[in-house]
Amino acid sequence: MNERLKIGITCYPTLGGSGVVATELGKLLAEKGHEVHFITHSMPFRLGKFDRNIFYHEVEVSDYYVFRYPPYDLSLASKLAQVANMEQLDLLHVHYAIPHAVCALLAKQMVGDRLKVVTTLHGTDITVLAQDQSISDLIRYAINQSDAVTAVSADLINETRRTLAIERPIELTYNFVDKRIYYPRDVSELRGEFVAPGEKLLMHISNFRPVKRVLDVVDIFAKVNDKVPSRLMFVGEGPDLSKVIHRIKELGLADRVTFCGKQDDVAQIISLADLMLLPSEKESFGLVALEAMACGVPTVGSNAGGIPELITHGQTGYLASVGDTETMAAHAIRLLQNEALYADFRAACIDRAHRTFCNNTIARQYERIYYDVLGRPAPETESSRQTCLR
Ligand code: GMT
Repeated sequence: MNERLKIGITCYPTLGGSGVVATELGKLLAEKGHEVHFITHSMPFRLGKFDRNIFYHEVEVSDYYVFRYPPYDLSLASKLAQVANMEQLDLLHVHYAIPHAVCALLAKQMVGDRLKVVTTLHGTDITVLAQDQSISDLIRYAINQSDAVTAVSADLINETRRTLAIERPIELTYNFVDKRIYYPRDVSELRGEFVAPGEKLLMHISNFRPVKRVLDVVDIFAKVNDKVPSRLMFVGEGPDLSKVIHRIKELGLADRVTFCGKQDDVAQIISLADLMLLPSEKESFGLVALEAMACGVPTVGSNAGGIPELITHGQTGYLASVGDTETMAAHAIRLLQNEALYADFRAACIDRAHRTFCNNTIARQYERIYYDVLGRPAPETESSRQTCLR
């Protein structure tokens, strides 16, 4: 085992890909023998079973009556410093610049320079929040003052440099999948409950925010269903859900669409699908497309942000310009109508996901960053030689 590190992790624990990535990374680091302390406002939703290397510290916010807005950020900073002192943490790895990186820097001021801060940028902290001039200086400050900064795609690194005129090094650390969880599952029996023989199942998983362009999903599905008898399954909930329901009724497609709401066992559900749809306006990475890829399900979507770094157009999916649902539907139809082509895509998906986005490889990259900021040599061990190739 590597020299055991004591790592504090802060993320948005109850929603979004960044919370999933932070939680899965923490679990993996704990599995490698490190001591991991989650410091968040709620229990991370994918934390799962008890592990003796994982600890959870809840941030409680004061609701003292003089506060018009309960000061969550100060409570978090204070808790980070408290846990760092109490548990002698080596570093804080915070996911998302606002407010987590800022809070971690405040905690570092309180604890002393021995506590290192690693910040991972996930996307909307730059592509949405950093556009707002009222907080862009604060985000720039947090990025510049962190001991190390990582981002989940090359596109996000470029966007960060462009938007905030950042010159410091930012390391590319792609999101990852655990192939023990994300692999093509045998779900033939369950699939029969959703699709008739000969039909295809298209799927979309998101938080239904405007950036996901969920009405494009409906549009693509309607076009595909005209040529290839299909069903559509939505997983997740969010602000644009009612628009989707309305549009589906308008198109008379209600009996072909299933809404599953929020679900935990995403790997099982994805395995039901023939195609994942991800036509987002912005997407710094697109974790769901990676999860689908690992389960052997190609994605058709937009070429926004970091999606092309993940989906190889013409090999593991098809991409088109944002809003071009005509082309996306044409790609989907071609793929679903050609069994041999589909089999090639499926094999390429599994191979690429498990090889390029292997959890062990990415966790080792994070470990190396941790040892670097602590000024300690990264030990060469059995686990660091572990290969992801099958
Ligand atoms: O996409 C979201 O709505 C949630 C957001 C988040 O903060 O969790 O996702 C961002 O981080 C994910 C994990 O790194 C990425 O896979 C998503 O692409 C990114 N979302 C956007 O850039 C819109």
